[in-house]
Amino acid sequence: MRLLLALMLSICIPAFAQADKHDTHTSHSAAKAEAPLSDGLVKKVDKAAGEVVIQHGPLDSIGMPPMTMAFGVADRAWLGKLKAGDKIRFAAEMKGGNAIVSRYELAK
Ligand SMILES: [Cu+2]
Repeated sequence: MRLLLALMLSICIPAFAQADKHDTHTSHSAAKAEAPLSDGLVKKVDKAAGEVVIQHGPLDSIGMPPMTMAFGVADRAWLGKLKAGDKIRFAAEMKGGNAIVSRYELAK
């Protein structure tokens, strides 16, 4: 199994890198320049309000100490993916006076 996985990875990664370079080079570079990811725990998802309540650690990017608060999201589709209890790593930014999640990934 381990050998098979290594084989699959060696095939998939170059293909992915190639596609990435062609299709999303500009946005990918921009994302890299964003704030580092901070730890967060999803407490509640409010699809109607377009918000997700996150218990978060310090957010240096927007000068915030640890707290639990509501964030908007850069992509509303994320509200359908996140659920209470999810541990995430995310970047926050201020947009129109509101703090939003600009990107995130599920934490292990
Ligand atoms: Cu906060």
